[in-house]
Formats: sequence, C-alpha cells, structure tokens
Amino acid sequence: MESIGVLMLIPMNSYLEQELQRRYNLFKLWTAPQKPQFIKGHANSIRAVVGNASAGADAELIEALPRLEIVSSFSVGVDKIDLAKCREKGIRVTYTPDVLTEDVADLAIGLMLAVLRRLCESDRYVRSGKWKKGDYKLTTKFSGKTVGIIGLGRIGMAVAKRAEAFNCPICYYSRTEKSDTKYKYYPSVVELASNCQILVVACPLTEETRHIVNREVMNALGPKGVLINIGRGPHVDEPELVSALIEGRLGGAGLDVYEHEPEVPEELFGLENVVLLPHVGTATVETRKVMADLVVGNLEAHFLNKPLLTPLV
Ligand code: 8YV
Repeated sequence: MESIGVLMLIPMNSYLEQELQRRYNLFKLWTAPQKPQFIKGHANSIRAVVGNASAGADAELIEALPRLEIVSSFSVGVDKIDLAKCREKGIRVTYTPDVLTEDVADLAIGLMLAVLRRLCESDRYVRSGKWKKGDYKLTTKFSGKTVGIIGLGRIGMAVAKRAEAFNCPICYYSRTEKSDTKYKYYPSVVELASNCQILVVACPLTEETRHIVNREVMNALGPKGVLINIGRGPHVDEPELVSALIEGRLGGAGLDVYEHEPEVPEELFGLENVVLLPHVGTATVETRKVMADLVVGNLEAHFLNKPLLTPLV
C-alpha cells in the first residue's frame, strides 16, 4: 500500500501519525508553507483524508482532491466534514464513535463536581497559602440535583447513567421522544432548562443545534443553574453566556469546548463559578490510542475492499 496518498490535515496524535506513515505515503498539510499549492501538487495521489474535530474535509478541499475516496476522522463529531458533498461524490466517511463515550461522560461528571464543589478554586486556595489564614467557604451539593441532557445519544446516555449513580433525577430534550427510556422528556430546550439544575449539552453540532443554548435557555436555567458543555462550542451563544454569568442570571458553567477554539472569552478567566478545560473530553492515553487504531483500521479496510469498521457515509 506504499503508494496510496493520505493527507493528514493537522497534527493530532503522534502514534496515529507513525501508523499512517508506516502504511501510506503520508502528506502532512501543516508542514506545507503554502497549503493550496501543496494540495494542488499532490492532488493526483491523495486518496484519503484524515482530520479531526477541528479540521475536516470541507467542500473546497473535496473539490480540490479529484481522487479522494475516503475521509477517516479522528473524532466522533463530524461537523467539520461536508457530509452532503461526500455523499454526492461517493466519498466514504468514517469516525470514532463508542470508543470515546466513557471518557467524555466521565469528564461531564467531573465538570459538574468541579463547578458545584468548586474544586479548582479550592485547589488554588490551598496552593496560594490562604487556608492558613481562614476557613474555606461552603459550596453546593451535587448528589440529587436534577440533570437535564440535550441529546440522549451514546454520550448523553452515558452521562445519564453516571448521574443516576449520584441519585440525580434525569430529564432530556431530543428531536423526538425515546421509547426505550424512563427518563422524563421535554419537547423544548427551554422547558428542559426550566426543570433541571444542571444542563448538559451532548448532541451533535448541526445547523439545527447551533446556539441551541441561547439567552432564553440560560435565563430558564437561572441563577442557581449550571451549564455543562462537552459537545461543541457553537452549541452555546458564547457572548450571551458571558453576560449571563457576569450578570448572575446563570449560576455557573463547566466548559470543555468554545465557539472559536483555542480562543476563550477572557471575561471568563476571573469568574470562580466557571471551570474551563481545553477540549480534552477524549484526551486520555488509552482512548486516543483506540481512536487512532480505528482511523487506521477504517483506511485499511477501505483499501482492501473490506467492510468499513465504523462507517458514517
Ligand atoms: C477531539 C472530539 O477533540 O471526537 C470528537 O468529536 O471532539 C475529540 O475527540 C479530537 O477530534 C481529537 O483530535
């Protein structure tokens, strides 16, 4: 398979890079001083693209690669890939579902605990020596709080299962009510936010779900409510989130994702009721290795004319 050209869009995992390099003629887009010229120069040998949550095959890239057969994404989220164009051109698309579900759901629970129990602030309190001068303030209990989940897919279900172990009543919003769950369904996000104390975003990013958490939803969640975003930044209207937190209309937020990563609104840096993570939902050694193996496994299957392991298109 030496001569098959694979274009990797950005550096994402060194093990994945090595495994691709061993099998294919790997083109690393980020090493090119002039990206459009680089793509043009290798367009006739590139048959696969490897991207991730921040860089995918958009319409422009797909058009520029006439021999493209498959896009193998190192992510479960595929919002950066033009799926319609891939379908139209018969380009296969694979992703990495299931293998990362536990990590993302674990992190959602971690963010809930971190925001309500003020774990990061407590840590700073000890490190700065302030403990020696007084008592730390009281925080907010997590067990038993009602958790509302936007999107009851694989990750949403895994969050629900974990939160249940903390005796949290679970409710959810999704486009349609699920027949196979006992959790309470609300037909709108505003109703969900009005009836829960912790609101978790766990749905895919699409045109329909962009800014699904808007001013109205934040107001419905209220001054004691906490927003947890482990989905995608654009699910939340970020300037509205900043105002809601600063004005005290929203109680707190635990964020792993942002509208313009790696840019994070600086107004959030001074707020102690906010916990900010650098998009690390799947970032464990174990999970990233399995994700990498799946990216490579899908490419191998494709080029051997075998069934894809995790096809999306
Ligand atoms: C990563 C993700 O950020 O799977 C997703 O959708 O957001 C994450 O796994 C990323 O793709 C790894 O580079």
